[in-house]
Amino acid sequence: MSRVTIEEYGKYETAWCPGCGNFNILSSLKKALVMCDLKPHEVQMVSGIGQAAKTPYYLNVNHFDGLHGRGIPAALAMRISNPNLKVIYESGDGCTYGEGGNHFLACLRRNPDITLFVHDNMVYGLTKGQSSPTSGHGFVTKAQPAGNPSNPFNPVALAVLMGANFVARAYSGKPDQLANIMAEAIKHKGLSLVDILQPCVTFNKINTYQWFNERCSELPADYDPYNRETALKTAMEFGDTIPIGIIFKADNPTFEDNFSALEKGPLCAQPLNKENLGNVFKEYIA
Ligand SMILES: Cc1ncc(C[n+]2csc(CCOP(=O)(O)OP(=O)(O)O)c2C)c(N)n1
Repeated sequence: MSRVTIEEYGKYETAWCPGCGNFNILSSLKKALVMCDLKPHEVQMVSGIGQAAKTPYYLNVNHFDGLHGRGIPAALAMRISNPNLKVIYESGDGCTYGEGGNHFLACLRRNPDITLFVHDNMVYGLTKGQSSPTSGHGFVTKAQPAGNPSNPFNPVALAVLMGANFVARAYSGKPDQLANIMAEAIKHKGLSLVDILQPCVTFNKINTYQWFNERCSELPADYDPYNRETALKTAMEFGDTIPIGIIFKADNPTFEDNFSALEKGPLCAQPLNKENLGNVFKEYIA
């Protein structure tokens, strides 16, 4: 019997457009948190700026809203400060792979035990429709009337290559599968990335529900996520068919396992040396 009910995560009015993929992502997240038997006070969410980044506003959880693209370092700091909290970062493709691209890369290299849920609508929604790092080549926007000249970034392939411990691609149009993947991602030790494909009904008229429905196809039942070579090939498939599911899993050591400052326990439980702290501040006061 679960210690928690979905009602404990609350119900709020949102600022999203009717039909937005964010609604299913929010309800799947609530289901996943219940599946993981997590109480709201045990969850620490971190986001950035954007429509996707508003998701934690609509949940009863601890929440820190970082600057645009700057949520991941805050999530890592929270994780190493207090391992009793389940740290979940949630934001958009622009925030995570564009403005936050460098932090995303550093996080992949470190493999900390945090979960990244990225709403990938292949466009900048909040700022009204500029191309994002995952927008297709040639994607026409008001800012790029001749079409996006850049090639799309593939976060899933990169995460497999860099050795995140859990990598998945999901689709907001399949909410039950999404909830299961989110729960698995939260439970898996090490860095988990779930890139969640999501239509933006207002600013992306190319990658629509129909477009995704025609392409998204579930991985076969006998798919082995522990095979990195197959995982990389699967992650690179993004065309007429887009494989959906848990693409890669590993059980490699995490950042926390190798971070010497944690040898004496979590930072929040270590005594504060006021003299050392005073000396640090003195350097800035002069
Ligand atoms: C450093 C910085 N650059 C740009 C902006 C403007 N800005 C705010 S949200 C946003 C785009 C958000 O897109 P995405 O992260 O994909 O989320 P969505 O709104 O599509 O869910 C931009 C460019 C900002 N606030 N800060």
